Amino acid sequence: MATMVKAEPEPIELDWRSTALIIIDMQRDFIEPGGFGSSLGNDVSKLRRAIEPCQALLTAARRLGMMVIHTREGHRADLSDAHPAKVLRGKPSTRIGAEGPMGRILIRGEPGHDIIPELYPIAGEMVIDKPGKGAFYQTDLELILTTGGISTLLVCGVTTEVCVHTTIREGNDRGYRCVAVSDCCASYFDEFHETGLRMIKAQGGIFGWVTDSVAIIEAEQLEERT
Ligand code: TIU
Repeated sequence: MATMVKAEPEPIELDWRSTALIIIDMQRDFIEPGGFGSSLGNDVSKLRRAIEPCQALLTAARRLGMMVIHTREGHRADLSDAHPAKVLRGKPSTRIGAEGPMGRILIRGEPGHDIIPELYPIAGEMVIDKPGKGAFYQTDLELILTTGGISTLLVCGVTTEVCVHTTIREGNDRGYRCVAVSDCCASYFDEFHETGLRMIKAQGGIFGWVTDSVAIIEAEQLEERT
């Protein structure tokens, strides 16, 4: 059940039974116009490039029976779990909790907070609601991974240098082998995407590994044939 996958700075051996696919914050609030991403002044269309590769990898993970975890960044309606330091940034009309075209920005239960239809979770897949950028901060993710016998994380989603990076840093410090899936991640800034990935694999893989969906799916199909 273990197979080698092409990656940088070096190939990585993956056992699907101890590997989880984590899809970070593929929410309407970041990817569709009128949400948090656009309220920050970003061109949200840049994130769409990660959707198709994520769909392909998600299909492969479901076929393998890999643990799949989706995360959503967002807060309670009364903002009791949102630090003022996070909320009080920018114009009041575009802040977390403000009314927008997809409901209140980054608030749980609002249309904008939901995962995009293209990557919607199916029964049995976990959804982690997180108040921070990292998926480990103030969530039960670590407990779920420990209970599930997971040691390796394939990390996808948005944005590369913000929530994906923070999660990989948190996971790396907790002893997980973190693999960023380059084409399944995206940023509003091309240079941050590229540099963010370089930072992970530099210095012998200081935060982890970088691969792409094609390499993972190829490895999975090779394994099926053997
Ligand atoms: N703004 C930005 O690039 N990202 C976030 O605020 N959250 C996530 O990355 N999910």
